[in-house]
Amino acid sequence: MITGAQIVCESLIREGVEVVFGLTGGAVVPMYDAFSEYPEIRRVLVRHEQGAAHAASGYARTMQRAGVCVATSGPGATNLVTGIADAYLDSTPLVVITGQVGISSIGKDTFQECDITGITLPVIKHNYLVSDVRDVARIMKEAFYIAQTGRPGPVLVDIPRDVQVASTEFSYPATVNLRGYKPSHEVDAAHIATIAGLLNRAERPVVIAGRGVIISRAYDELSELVEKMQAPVVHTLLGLGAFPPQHELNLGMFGMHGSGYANRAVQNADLVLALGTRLGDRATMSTSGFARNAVLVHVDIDPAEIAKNVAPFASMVGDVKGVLTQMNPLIESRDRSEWHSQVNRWRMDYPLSFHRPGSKLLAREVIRAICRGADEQTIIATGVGQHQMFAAQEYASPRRNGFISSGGLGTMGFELPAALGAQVACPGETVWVVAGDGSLQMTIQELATITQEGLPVKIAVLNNGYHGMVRQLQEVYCRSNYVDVALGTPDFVMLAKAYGIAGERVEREEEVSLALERARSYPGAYLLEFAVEPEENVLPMCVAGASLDEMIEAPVEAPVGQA
Ligand SMILES: Cc1ncc(C[n+]2csc(CCOP(=O)(O)OP(=O)(O)O)c2C)c(N)n1
Repeated sequence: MITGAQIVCESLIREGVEVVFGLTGGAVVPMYDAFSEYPEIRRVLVRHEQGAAHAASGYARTMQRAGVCVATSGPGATNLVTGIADAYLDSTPLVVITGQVGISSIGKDTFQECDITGITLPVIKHNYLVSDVRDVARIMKEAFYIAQTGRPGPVLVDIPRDVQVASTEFSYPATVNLRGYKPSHEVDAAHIATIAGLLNRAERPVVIAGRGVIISRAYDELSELVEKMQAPVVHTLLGLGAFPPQHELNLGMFGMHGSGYANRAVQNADLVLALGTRLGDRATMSTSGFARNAVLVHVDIDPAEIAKNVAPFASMVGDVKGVLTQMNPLIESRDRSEWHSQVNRWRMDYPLSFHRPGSKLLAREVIRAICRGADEQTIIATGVGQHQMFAAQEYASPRRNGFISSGGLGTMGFELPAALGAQVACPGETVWVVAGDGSLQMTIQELATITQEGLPVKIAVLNNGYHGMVRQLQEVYCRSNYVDVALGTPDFVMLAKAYGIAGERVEREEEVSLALERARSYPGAYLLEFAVEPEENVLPMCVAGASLDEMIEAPVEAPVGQA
């Protein structure tokens, strides 16, 4: 006979879990008591539960298996909600364990009671409120299964305190059989052949790599496909890392802040093959104008995504790797040099260029230097804002799956805890945090966790003194009427020092590369605060309602005046 809390620990071990990110509280005291008996499960004590969820996400995305986080009932659980929603929108597998008040106290507004299963319902793949200790093992097994199969996502297991302390016999189920959840999809061979025929006939094909390529680890299959087709590859924000940036067919990111050449390729293609992407609005912009000259073929594991945003000409529900494994033998190697030359002309004519409104250091310069210095052992985690888009545009890490960013929810404050989780997953690699001065301050308390865990994370804060992305929107849409975007920032180097982290401030272009090198070679965590141009814009930019080929590419001169 063992307790519910011990069953959770035994289940984690059977699922191969090595680390849990969490923060304690009254409703998880029995849980933490049990954790202490299982030293093989590393506990990372974060300073805010949002940090636990993002750290588990950073770990999960890097390890490509479920990350685990733990919080107490009430405020502990509600603090997780942003991280859960973030993981849900970005298809990140999480198993979230929360404590709950005792079963007989539920519904009485008991101290720190809150209905976390109700609250998270719209932003979670599945959740459970456990009412009987005999269900704990089965539910844990199901939680990991649901989180990690099909389209991955977060699953929450809410465990009342009395269930944690009650005892029962333990046996862990070998299999899962859920009547309503059968995530495998057989792909019909005849259908594959029809789609291969479309691909073979295309003159100007483009392949969109979404995060589904990374989740299904279809790297080699994607390379084989596009090399045979001689098709350029564009990425969604979360697809970055699916295809080597140095490859001549790689056009980087397309979309709202995609490059002029990537967006032109999509808009002039006669066939677009979208792999493992939900074709979200930041990627497609105006859906009626999206890829307007192309036959759209959409492959995704989630049937709900097909035709949700853009109606495809043909579609296939399935895992990208499985689909490409079947389809690649049917793809003809073709010479598409004319299309190639056209794409390369766009590359030459519309390069990613600097917007220099003043004489100060540019965020793009710093981020370009970080990205170009990335090797196979470098992971880049970003916050949300201009710095994120610069990093996405400049991303050049040869590491597969080396870009970690909050896409769907666009969660400022994601970067530091996500990087912390990635560094726990990959202790031997260099993890760079590309942070905004606004974004970093949303979860800056996790510097304490980084110090406590001795994690050698490298932090670059692009300090432009603004909520820069919103300032840019106000410049474009509101006649530069800047409202509540100026930040009276702290001294980040002193802040880092207060948390026990070394750092320095960099103001001049000629200091950048040596400072980056000092950070890289420093044995522990290191923070670089870059004092960058306050009013640098991220270009290209597609304004609301526009199509991908209607970009602002030159510096913004006249306000567009569209809301
Ligand atoms: C939690 C959260 N609150 C608000 C926003 C809206 N928002 C998007 S970008 C941004 C500004 C980001 O500023 P900063 O981190 O300094 O980065 P910069 O754009 O200057 O590079 C804001 C406020 C958001 N994405 N997330």
